Amino acid sequence: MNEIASLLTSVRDRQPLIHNITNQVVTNFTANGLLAMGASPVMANAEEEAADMAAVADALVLNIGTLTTPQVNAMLKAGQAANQKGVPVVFDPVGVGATSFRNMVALRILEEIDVSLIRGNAGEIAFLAGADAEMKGVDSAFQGDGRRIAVEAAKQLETAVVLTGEEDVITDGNSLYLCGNGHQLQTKITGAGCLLSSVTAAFLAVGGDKLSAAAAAVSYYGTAAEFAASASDGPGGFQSAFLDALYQVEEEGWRKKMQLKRVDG
Ligand code: ATP
Ligand code: TZP
Ligand code: MG
Ligand code: MG
Repeated sequence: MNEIASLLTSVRDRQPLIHNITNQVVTNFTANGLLAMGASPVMANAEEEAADMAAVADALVLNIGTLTTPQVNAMLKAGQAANQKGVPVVFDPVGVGATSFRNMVALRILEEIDVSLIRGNAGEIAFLAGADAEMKGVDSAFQGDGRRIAVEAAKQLETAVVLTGEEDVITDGNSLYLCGNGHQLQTKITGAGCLLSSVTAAFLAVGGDKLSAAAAAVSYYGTAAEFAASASDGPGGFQSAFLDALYQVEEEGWRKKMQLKRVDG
């Protein structure tokens, strides 16, 4: 697990440029979180410039949290430009399963763009795997077997999948990592999932093996949440302590807290 921890130093050394086309709820938090961890955020939503920005980025994040039709057009153009340049694309299917517009856009993105990794909660991943998805707006109400659903989705969609919750599952449909890091307070602030998708993009931008890079992102992020929770009394303090922890967590402290297990298929 030492190589995994060293990816954090690579992110901080290289400060990858992460182009986010994301929702209006989490835009500011996402930019601050990426800066705190040592990456470089940019938000560019306009159809007229999305492709140009994606082409020079080190990774692209497509997040469908507050979709509009012009934003969908921008996402498709950015995704195509990223694919042409070999820039990794992370897809966060926020709230898929909740409305037919979201469902249609998510399926279109997956059809037209070569997505490197999908990061979602259990309900979102269940929907994409064709299972009974239970969503309460953008939050998961899914109660089934997350490990099975994540593997199923990765196999069907032929991409890496990160399914988050109390236990996080990181899989390419064959091998999987299970991660126990994290804290319940993450479910009490908005954008904890969205920011993780962007943090994962930063690790993919510098990492060789996609699955290890994604596992590193999830464990680093959960460890930061654990440090932050121990320094705060509720969601307000936690949100700012979390940004501080993303900044402060170092390889050595993280290694001691890492709860990551690899299971080979
Ligand atoms: P939702 O909208 O259902 O809250 P989300 O997209 O915000 O989903 P989560 O599944 O909440 O994403 O995951 C975001 C982060 O919160 C991940 O790092 C995950 O490990 C952590 N997390 C979520 N639930 C818990 C929990 N019960 N205990 C510990 N960590 C959790
Ligand atoms: N509504 C549309 S997008 C969004 C809300 C509340 C943010 C969701 O963030 P996350 O990371 O999935 O909790
Ligand atoms: Mg959440
Ligand atoms: Mg989410």
